[in-house]
Amino acid sequence: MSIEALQNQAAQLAKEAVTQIESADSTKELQQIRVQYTGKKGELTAISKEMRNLSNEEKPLLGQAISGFHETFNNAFGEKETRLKEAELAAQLAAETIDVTLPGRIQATGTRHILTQTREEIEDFFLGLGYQVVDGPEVELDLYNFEKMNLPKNHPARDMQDTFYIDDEVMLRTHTSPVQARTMEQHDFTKGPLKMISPGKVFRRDDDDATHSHQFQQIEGLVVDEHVTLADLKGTLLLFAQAMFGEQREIRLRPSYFPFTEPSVEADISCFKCEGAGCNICKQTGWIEILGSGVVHPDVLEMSGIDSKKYSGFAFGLGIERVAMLRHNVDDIRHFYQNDSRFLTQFKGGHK
Ligand code: 2U9
Repeated sequence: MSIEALQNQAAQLAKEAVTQIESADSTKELQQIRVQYTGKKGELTAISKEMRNLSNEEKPLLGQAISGFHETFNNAFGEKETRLKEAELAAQLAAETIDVTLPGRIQATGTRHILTQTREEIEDFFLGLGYQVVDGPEVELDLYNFEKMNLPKNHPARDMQDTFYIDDEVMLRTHTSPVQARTMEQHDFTKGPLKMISPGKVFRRDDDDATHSHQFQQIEGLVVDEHVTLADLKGTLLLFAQAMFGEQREIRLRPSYFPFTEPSVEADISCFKCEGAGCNICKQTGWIEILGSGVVHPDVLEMSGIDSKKYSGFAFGLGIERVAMLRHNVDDIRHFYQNDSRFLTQFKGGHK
């Protein structure tokens, strides 16, 4: 091919390239155009390959034509590339715009179960009086659940606490008293009195109804020291009643019977709804039964290795469900166990 023809071709190619560059819609398309003209198999590259067929005089002429192409191409390319990059960035920013005026998505958060909230509130009260909170096994030995609580085999009071047996000697605990027995055995009285509560699940053979469940939660308390009396128990229960049911509460003790305490008393609180006038909560009596308690039976102390001539104690037991039902006006114990969020979410944001 003649040098003139090659020069014309290069000029013609430059024109075509500029037209193509100007009509490109994206930087990607621009890159393809660059390959189309100057890539290994590009149209300009084909012209450059003619160099070897030219005379020494003609070679620089073709060199100039090729440089002219590059100059025209690069100018058009650079300008277009700048404009396309700006447009693409603007489009990307527009697509990713966050509308800060839209309402946020509300993250559903859970809440601790009302029985957990109630238990922790009771724990906090007794921690404040210097008690320790002690945990223990739910699967217990007959020895700790009954024998050491003054309920030997064939004692009639065992009937009221029939339970789920693993075998003759192993069962689901019917109260948290065995935790107290285990703690008494370990306690070193030279280091100070024993003051503890034991919260946890307990199990009984029971016919479930609005106020009974075969599994429920208890908190028992125990204080053992020299010279502990029923008066200490009464003072403690009064403070507890006022902390949980209001400063105005009074308490009333009625004689009762438990195998592990002597004397035994049931504690009532003055009704927090009617202040004694009589209402449906206190069944028109002005008083609400809240827990059982008493002075620890000397035999119970002795069976856990404590000298009952030197030491005495008081103990009490209460159902966490009962406290929560009274405080929140819950009419059926089974609501606590059914995991219905309409029930559970009513107790959001309670005791921390
Ligand atoms: C030791 C000695 C004595 C714990 C006590 C009660 C009375 C009591 C019931 C209340 C409602 C169980 O949850 S409930 O059904 N408990 O009436 N509990 S005295 O007496 C003890 C505990 C441990 C070593």
